[in-house]
Amino acid sequence: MSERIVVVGAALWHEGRLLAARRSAPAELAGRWELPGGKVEPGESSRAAVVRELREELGVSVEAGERVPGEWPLKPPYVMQVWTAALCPGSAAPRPLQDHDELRWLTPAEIWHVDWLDHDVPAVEATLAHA
Ligand code: 9L3
Ligand code: MG
Repeated sequence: MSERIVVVGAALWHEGRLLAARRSAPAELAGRWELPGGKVEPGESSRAAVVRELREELGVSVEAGERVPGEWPLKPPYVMQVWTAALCPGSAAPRPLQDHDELRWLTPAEIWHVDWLDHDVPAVEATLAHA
């Protein structure tokens, strides 16, 4: 059996800034920053998962754009893929509803000022290269 579960992360850009979210759970990840997102459900497309996860976690309405080339291993059986995303017109502003306790919109100069999860560092680098 080669079970492989995709976790999608969103590169949500708005007015030239990238959204970073600080995890509050689980304990071993708390305090570290990530591209928000989560596990793709069985039968769900990655793009649909991006839209669902950001609605659930941040209360926003987003449109998923392009996939950032690459795939990054997480704790097996998870692998992470990143999709660009944009707020839909009329979306609420993001707010931490679950799993996060702080959000920041980072300018390109500020991107490395937060303590990203180890696993997110190469994904954020690829996101910047793709932007
Ligand atoms: N994960 C790592 N970086 C990310 C995301 C969205 C998720 N940018 C890891 C944390 C968990 C697993 O993937 O171990 C599942 O994520 P979630 O469903 O707890 O958000
Ligand atoms: Mg999540």
